[in-house]
Amino acid sequence: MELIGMPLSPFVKKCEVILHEKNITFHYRQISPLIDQDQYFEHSPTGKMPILLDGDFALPDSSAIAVYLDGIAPEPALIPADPAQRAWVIWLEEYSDSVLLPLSSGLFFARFIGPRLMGLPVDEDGAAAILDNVMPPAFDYLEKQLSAAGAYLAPPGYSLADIAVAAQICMMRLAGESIDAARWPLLAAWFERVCARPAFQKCLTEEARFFDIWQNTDQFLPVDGSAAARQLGR
Ligand SMILES: N[C@@H](CCC(=O)N[C@@H](CS)C(=O)NCC(=O)O)C(=O)O
Repeated sequence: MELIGMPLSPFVKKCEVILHEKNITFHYRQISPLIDQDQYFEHSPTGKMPILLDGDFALPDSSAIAVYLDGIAPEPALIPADPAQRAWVIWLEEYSDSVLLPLSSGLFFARFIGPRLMGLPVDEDGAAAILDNVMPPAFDYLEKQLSAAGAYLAPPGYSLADIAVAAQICMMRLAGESIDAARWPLLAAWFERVCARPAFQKCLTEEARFFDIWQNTDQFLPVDGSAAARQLGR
């Protein structure tokens, strides 16, 4: 099996964690947005990562990949069988992918992607707006989920919901922010608990290694930053 994607992406990390949780051996084809797009446009009309290759089967989209992996490697189950529990896990994954994404990738764009890949200035006003307006209601909601569900976000236990949400918060942390434990104590403790899992530890080691190369070498830099910006439509 092969995973194509950038180790900093929360969607790629979601799949990477699942592969490790299920002890599936895979080859990791690490790429960067803006310079390696042919590699994923070949397999997806959206041109977005991740892509999973399993023999001749090329599957885009982290949510579809999560369903596939849970089907072919049922242990440990990361999507519950009970209909209500299953639906709730899928809802929290969707909440993470749509509501937390502007928080994590918005911060990372303002502080890293824009300056590093597109020649834009660091956008601290943009980051402050995200921290003031997007983070508090999202973290309040997650805190409420944990106060109802316990150690993990959704019953019956650790699931795709935890993986998807934690993967987004990893990117927020990479952008220099942490969870305020005085304001969101359950969420802060949950994040530590999830990140301590061996599957997450493997991904975080890889994240740090890749981030170092991405920041300090030109290996993943687009040749022309302004052309790259036009490609992203910014
Ligand atoms: N719904 C998709 C979203 C994937 C996505 O947005 N990937 C971003 C990286 S975090 C991407 O490929 N961006 C590159 C681009 O837009 O050119 C999934 O779950 O896989």
